[in-house]
Amino acid sequence: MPEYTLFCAPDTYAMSAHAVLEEAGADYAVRWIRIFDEDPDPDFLAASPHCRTPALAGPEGTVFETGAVCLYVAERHPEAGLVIPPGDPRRGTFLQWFHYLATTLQPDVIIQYHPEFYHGEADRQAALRAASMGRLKGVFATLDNALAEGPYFFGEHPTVPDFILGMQALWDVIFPDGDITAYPSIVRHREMICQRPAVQRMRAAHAEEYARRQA
Ligand SMILES: N[C@@H](CCC(=O)N[C@@H](CS)C(=O)NCC(=O)O)C(=O)O
Repeated sequence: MPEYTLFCAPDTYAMSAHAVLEEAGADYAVRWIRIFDEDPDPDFLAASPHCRTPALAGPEGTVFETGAVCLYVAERHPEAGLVIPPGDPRRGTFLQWFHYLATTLQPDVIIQYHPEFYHGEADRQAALRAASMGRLKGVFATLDNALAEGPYFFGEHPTVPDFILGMQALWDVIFPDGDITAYPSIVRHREMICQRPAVQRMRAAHAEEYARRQA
């Protein structure tokens, strides 16, 4: 039996966790689930109380939240070098970007997809999306600046925040006018991370599952 089971839906935040599992060389299986399902997979519900992907079942129990799953796996596989560890002078910066992606970037990304979570009326939803996009512009400018030296947050080798940002950057709709090119360092970052064999394997699996659902 594999060491981990990843509860996963195609083209979601689960891509980051999936990429980290691949990059770490972990022994895992994917359990494909459907989000917004009125009758959720009971194992998924047990692992993820809001039925959001990703969630992980591992040898020590379950973990949900993208950042937590990614960091948990990365710390259990230190040989992959996906974490800036305590004691390293770059640790504070690592924690900064890790939490920035979860608490500053992600809420506005979710608003771009699901303003209806926050307002029932269409005109209010449009206003919310527009205001949120204004905030995203500042966030992307900050990230673009952080990646100027790059290509990754910490130079030539990607760490957990790179997988969390890189997989969200695949969603053009989160950029102003759907155009990532205003942020050249994020463009380069996305290109670099998408060239990694681990990310290519993950994306192929998601594309296959996506196609299966369309058939
Ligand atoms: N904060 C959560 C958000 C995850 C999330 O919103 N996942 C989406 C897919 S991208 C989902 O499962 N949505 C279903 C729902 O909100 O019910 C995390 O980072 O894991």
